[in-house]
Amino acid sequence: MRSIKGQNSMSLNDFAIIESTLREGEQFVGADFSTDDKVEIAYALADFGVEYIELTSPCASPTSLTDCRLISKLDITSKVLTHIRCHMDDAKVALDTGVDGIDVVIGTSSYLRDFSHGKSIEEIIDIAQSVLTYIREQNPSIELRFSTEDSFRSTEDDLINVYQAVDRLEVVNRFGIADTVGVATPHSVYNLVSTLRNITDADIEFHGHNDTGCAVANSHSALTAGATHIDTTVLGIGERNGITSLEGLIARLYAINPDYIRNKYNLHQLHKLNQIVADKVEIEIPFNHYITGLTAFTHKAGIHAKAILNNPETYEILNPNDFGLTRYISIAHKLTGWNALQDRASQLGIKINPKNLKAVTHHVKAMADHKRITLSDVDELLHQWADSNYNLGKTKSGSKKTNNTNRQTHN
Ligand code: HCA
Ligand code: CU
Repeated sequence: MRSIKGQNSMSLNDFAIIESTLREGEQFVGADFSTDDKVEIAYALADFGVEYIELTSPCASPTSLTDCRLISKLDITSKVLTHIRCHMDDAKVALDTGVDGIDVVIGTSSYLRDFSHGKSIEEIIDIAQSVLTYIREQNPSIELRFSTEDSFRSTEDDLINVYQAVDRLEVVNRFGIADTVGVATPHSVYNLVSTLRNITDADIEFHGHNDTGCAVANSHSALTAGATHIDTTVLGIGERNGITSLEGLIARLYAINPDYIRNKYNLHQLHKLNQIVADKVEIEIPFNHYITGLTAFTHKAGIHAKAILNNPETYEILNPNDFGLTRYISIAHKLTGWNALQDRASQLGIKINPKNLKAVTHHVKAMADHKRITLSDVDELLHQWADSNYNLGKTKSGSKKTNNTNRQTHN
């Protein structure tokens, strides 16, 4: 029944992304996607090359149902999934949408059993058996996933009971583990995925929230323990502060095997994809976001700038060119260095002799100690200290230094 077997520790070099911007991402407070928005995002995700696109439950609203049908019919390479509660009514509607796969979820922690759906573990197993078997009977080829919500606040015994009971049915392709509240650590994720890996040879999906900042690291840890699928959203949007961001996961895995990631995904599309989603949910791409944030490839201190100019790998684990982006060396500040100013002078087509280069560097630093300076301030100084100006200055006033000191007084 299973189309894909688990990959064990091969996962880092053989995994799939379940991109949930159109499901978990729709649960972000700023998201209110129209049908056109969803179609545009689905195309952009497919252009980037994600393996799966997960959609909001067709039971959520009338348009969620029609959008599910519509997006399932798009001519895209990504498989389309929808996400439902472990409920027969939801299963019937989902089966009728034409999706490639159905992600079924039910809460197993005492919080959700007592305060959400109110079912015992035995009842959960019963309902999972009937819903999952029904889906499989109705559609032998649909990709079927079963996940426990709030896995990390469920007891291990309960989880094992539920997963084993479902595994015995041999109807699901994939099991999911969800860190619903962002409580997990790389260590606890590794342990739980390893436990599940020993129970089943089905694929394993990890879904991790970022409340405590571990989502990317947890996803990486899941892969090292044998998970095969990771849930992401663009910019990490989702409930509260969201889940593993697509960009964070890509950055993490690129750092391990750049060639694999370069070949697997259309990395040049990432920034455009981020901008599309950021615009629709009315946020800026955070300045420090992985890969696409404004400062992701900006270098500042003189020592860094010097080394970067000699060899970018000294301070970059990610090559901006692979993402269609460029690095930026910030030079207008007190931490600047003469190597960076030399480079800027070359960009401007200016020649400055070594002695003056050191002198103008001192001048920039001294000036920046007193006020906020800009690149045009630096450019102006470089022009003033250029060899040709230097000669001119000499004939006029006899000394460039005098010229420069005068300027400093003006400032
Ligand atoms: C939700 C909860 C969920 C489900 C994850 C999953 C979570 O339905 O909003 O199906 O794997 O974080 O537990 O997103
Ligand atoms: Cu979630």
